[in-house]
Amino acid sequence: MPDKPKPKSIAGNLTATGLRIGIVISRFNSFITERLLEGALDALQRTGAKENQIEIIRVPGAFELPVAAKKLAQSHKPDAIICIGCVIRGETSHYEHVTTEVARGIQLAQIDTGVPIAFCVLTCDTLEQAIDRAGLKSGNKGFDAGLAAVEMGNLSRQLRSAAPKNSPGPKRRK
Ligand code: INI
Repeated sequence: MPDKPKPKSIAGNLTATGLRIGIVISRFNSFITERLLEGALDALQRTGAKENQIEIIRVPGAFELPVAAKKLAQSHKPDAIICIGCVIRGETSHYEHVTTEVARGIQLAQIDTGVPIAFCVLTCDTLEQAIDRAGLKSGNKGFDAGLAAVEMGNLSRQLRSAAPKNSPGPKRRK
């Protein structure tokens, strides 16, 4: 039997040393978003980030996250961004509009700029669900987003600097 091929594998590591991370956080539902921020900062500090590597930008609500994240990505060129928000379902369809546009806007911002953006926007039916995800029963989604930002920031750096010269790249079907 011939040896199985071992394709080269690339992944970002979980070391924040030298990375610059931007955090965009919404003030709406700040009772929740400030706890998510604590989780994100905890992840960044545990992976080695110092205060001067982190920049925090505050916006009124989740709806404003995408434009602020995009401007931050374009102007400051951080290695990664974390967007923090919390949308809780109300009695009208406002929730649907905000959640759809925020998710779409953040995805567009990261694709347009090439700066990875960790999506830490809770979209919950109840306040209790949000509390559970901001440090109670279901952990702290801010912490998870912090780790994702570090991994993706490192991956981006690697992909930028390690593009092999004269590499044939993966084989494509004709
Ligand atoms: N913004 C939130 O971040 N969470 C919400 O739950 C929310 N609700 O339910 O209305 C919310 N609305 C404000 C919105 O994000 C904008 O700030 C506002 O519409 C001004 O553009």
